[in-house]
Amino acid sequence: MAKNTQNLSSNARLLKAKASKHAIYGVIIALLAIVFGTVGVAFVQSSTITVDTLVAAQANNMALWVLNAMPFVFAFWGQYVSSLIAFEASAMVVDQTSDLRAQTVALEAEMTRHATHDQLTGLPNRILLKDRLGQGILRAAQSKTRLAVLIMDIDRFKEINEAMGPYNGDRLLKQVATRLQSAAHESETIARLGGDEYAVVIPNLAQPRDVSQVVKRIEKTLEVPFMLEGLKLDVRASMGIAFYPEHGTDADTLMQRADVAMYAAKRNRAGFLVYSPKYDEYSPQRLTLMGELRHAIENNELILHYQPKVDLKTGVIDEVEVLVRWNHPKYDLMYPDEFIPLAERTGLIKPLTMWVLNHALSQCTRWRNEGLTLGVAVNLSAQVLFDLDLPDIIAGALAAHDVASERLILEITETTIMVDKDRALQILSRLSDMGIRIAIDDFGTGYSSLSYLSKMPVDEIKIDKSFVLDMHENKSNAVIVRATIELGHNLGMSVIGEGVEDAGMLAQLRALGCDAAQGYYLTKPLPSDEFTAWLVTTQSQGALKVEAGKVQLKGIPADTA
Ligand code: G
Ligand code: G
Ligand code: MN
Repeated sequence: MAKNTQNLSSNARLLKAKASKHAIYGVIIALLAIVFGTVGVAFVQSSTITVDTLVAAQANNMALWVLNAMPFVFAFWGQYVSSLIAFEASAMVVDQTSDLRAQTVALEAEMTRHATHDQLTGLPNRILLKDRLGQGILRAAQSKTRLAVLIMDIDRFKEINEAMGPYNGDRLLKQVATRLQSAAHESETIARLGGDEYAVVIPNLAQPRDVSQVVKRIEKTLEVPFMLEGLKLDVRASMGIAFYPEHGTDADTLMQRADVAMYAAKRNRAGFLVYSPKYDEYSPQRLTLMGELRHAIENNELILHYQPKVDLKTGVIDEVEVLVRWNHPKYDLMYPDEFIPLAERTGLIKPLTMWVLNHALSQCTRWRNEGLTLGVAVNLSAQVLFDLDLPDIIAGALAAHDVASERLILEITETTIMVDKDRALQILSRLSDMGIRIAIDDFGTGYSSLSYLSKMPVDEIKIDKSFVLDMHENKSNAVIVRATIELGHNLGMSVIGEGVEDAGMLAQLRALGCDAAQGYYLTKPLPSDEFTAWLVTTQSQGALKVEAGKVQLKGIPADTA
């Protein structure tokens, strides 16, 4: 800015100097004309050139008088013109400077607009929204009022964008912005957060439920089909809402929770949902984890741990439970409680279970080749159990790995069976007919009626570890364990106690007539190689016997009364 002005004024000075120079030339030419003129006139009048004849020429010739005036004319004119040029130039400088200044101001305004507004729709962007939200929170805190953040995401926008092309996608985003703007009240800030996500900050809500009026307004404005390339497009959106002060007292928390509610609304096709902690599993971080899990299954990031079950009458270990873990590249080893529920909700549980089943069966074959006869118990979720193709898929897997069906046990929780008893019966019967054994997992935690159990082709009941773990202290749990063992036996099933952590628990279960035990007392679940190493060390310590592929825990038969 300052540099430009300087440049322009020095240019004006240059112009002025140029004009002055030409005026000086004029003066010199005029002076020369006087000299030559006077000499000429003197020569013509008296044929000689002396001081007298020159003075006489000057005194008598009127043309020379005019000529004499010329240097003054040139000097004056030169001064005049150069001043004029200088004046014009500085006027130009002033003009251009103010032009430049106006341009700079516009440019700066444009830059702040870029930083605070979305270019496509002209709406405030995430940065400005957060700023306004922060101010809104301060005002709400002062006036002790309620404020809502609403985050809206267009349903199936990706599909629309792919089908109609990004140009039309952009047009739709603009049209949505326009409609939102017209639907909003003056006090509400509308923003585009990026992609197909918009946000509205709604101040001064008397009650949380007043927000539904805003939601209705938005839904109404989207109801009219959008026109794109002559096509009528029905556009729906999912909305998530978080309130100040109920769900957060700072902008980041409120935005994050509104986002979580929005994802939950999308998953549940609920239209809109107000945040609740129970939706946290829908948070984008969790969804990222889902994407990573898909990748993990394909890239063998999952690993299997094996935990033995011991027969309490013979000491024989001929079965291991298969428990999946996720060797996540960023986090520590992840346990199934962290990702199985997610896999169940996204349909990933099926490929995951297939991965587990195939790897467990191939491990089973490997052990057999090493001379160890071990069956594998695989856990099944409801979604997998109720798949009518399951028996065929399992038959295929058994054949592919050349494993006898008696070597496979399927662990299914009580609650899973209760989801659909008839269908469970149908599928479990087919599996059982194939020779596969069925175990009821976590027995006692499902509060289910026992009568249905007798109809199911169940081979084994696994008493939940919560009962076994505090049998010592908790008399009623001891009663439950005893009753379960009796019930199981009456129904012709074998009963296994989980969560056996010490010799005392093992002895107590055996005394109660329990058929088998599983727990840390034997070993924690271990990777296959560590499991084999455990067998070798335990055997070298004299606690195990491995003969003709049969693994036997010593001491158990001897203690049996
Ligand atoms: O050791 P642990 O934290 O692994 O097991 C926790 C729970 O995860 C257990 O109740 C078990 O039933 C479940 N689980 C472990 N592996 C699998 C699996 O491969 N599929 C399913 N559906 N559940 C599993
Ligand atoms: O529900 P299911 O039976 O599939 O779960 C087995 C779970 O129990 C696994 O998470 C396993 O790590 C855990 N587990 C196995 N043995 C013991 C034990 O002795 N004590 C405790 N607390 N947990 C155990
Ligand atoms: Mn289990």
